[in-house]
Amino acid sequence: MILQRVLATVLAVGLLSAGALAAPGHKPGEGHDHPAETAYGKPGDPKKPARIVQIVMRESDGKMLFVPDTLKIRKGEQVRFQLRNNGEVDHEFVVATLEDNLKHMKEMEKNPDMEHDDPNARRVKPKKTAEIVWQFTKAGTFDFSCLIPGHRQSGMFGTIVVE
Ligand SMILES: [Cu+2]
Repeated sequence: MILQRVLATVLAVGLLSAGALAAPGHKPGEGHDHPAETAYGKPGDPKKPARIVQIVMRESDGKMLFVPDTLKIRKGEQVRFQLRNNGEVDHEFVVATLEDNLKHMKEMEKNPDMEHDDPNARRVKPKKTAEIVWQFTKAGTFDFSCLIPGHRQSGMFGTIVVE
C-alpha cells in the first residue's frame, strides 16, 4: 500500500532526525561550540583575560568620530572594547574587514532600520555604554565603522592593525 510506505518513510525520517539531535556535542538548545572564525578574528571569550580598549563615539563640528581611530593589536590578542557614546545621536561600532564594512554600509543605506545582532557589532544610544569582546586571530589591517547611513562618510571609522 502506498499510504503505508509513506508512513514508514515519515517514521524513518523522524527517527533519523531524533538520532541527529541526540548526537554527541549537539544537544538541542545549547549554544554553538565553535564561534564563527572570520577573516578578522572571532568572538572573544568574556571569561578570559582581555586587553581593555576604550573607544568614545561622538559628533564634533559637523563631523562624527571615534576616539581613538587607530589601534595596534598583537596577533592572537583578545580585546574588550568598552564603547561609550558621548554624542547626541545613536552610533554603532562594527569591526570587520574594510571590504565587509563597505558592503554592509551599502546594505544599510537601502535598509536604514536594519538591526544588528552580531558578535562584531553594537549599537549604542547617546550617553550609554556597551562592550564587545573580540579576539584578533589573524594579522592584517581591519576596519571599524559606524554604519548608520551617513556616519562613516562623516568620518566615523577607524583602523586596526594586527601584527
Ligand atoms: Cu554613528
